[in-house]
Amino acid sequence: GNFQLSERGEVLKLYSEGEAKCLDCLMRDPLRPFVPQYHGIITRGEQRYMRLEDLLKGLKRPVIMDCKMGVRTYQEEELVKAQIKATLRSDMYQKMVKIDPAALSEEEHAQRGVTKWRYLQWRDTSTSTSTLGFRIEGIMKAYHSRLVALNDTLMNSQFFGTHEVIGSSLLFVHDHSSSKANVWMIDFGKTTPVYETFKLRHNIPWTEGSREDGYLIGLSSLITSLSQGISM
Ligand code: 4IP
Ligand code: MN
Repeated sequence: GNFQLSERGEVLKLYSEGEAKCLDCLMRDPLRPFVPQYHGIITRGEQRYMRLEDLLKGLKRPVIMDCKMGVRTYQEEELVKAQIKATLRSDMYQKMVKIDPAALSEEEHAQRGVTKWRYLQWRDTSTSTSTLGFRIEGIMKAYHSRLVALNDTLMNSQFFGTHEVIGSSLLFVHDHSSSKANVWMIDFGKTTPVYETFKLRHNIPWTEGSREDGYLIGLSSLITSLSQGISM
């Protein structure tokens, strides 16, 4: 898979240039206390990995929840690729057929394939992603004050103001034995910088070309949902 455990209680995640750049920036940003600590690159055999803090270290019975943030989970280039030269994915077609065959057009059934953009957009619109700006990929157990603190820190972060954050998650970690709980921002593989003069607001809907991700729409839905008690 994409991960390995190292001897020093670190997690090794398969290297990607974009994500490593994000992690480098984040170590010098006010968001640093909200992300796994990054210790640089290591080579194991043929593969390069990023050395990341193990967020579950020391926890005996951890319960985790992964919330994928934002009103879309595909990058704008995915839409452009689908329009210019459509590569059909039969694995993604199969996943759609299993869940909702009626969502597919006659043409898509005949091709037995869909573009990655089509699949990801269907996932976004058939879950709370496009309406609430987040979806739960793991399980529920969460911490209001940490989310409010994160929201305030995002407002003051140079990194956040200048990056389009796509497909990133909030990881909720709760340990039954110690009653410790925390929330972390993870997964920056599809987080990309915007031009320096240009700032993203993160709290308005996306239109093509705007690069907006709706991250703060998701965070405020999440904070409201948790304070009201939500079932999903
Ligand atoms: C997955 O769909 C996720 O969207 C992955 O995104 C994406 O990886 C996969 O694309 C796609 O199949 P499901 O979760 O519905 O299975 P993420 O890594 O953000 O979870 P990418 O490559 O976009 O990171 P492929 O092309 O890797 O299969
Ligand atoms: Mn990914």
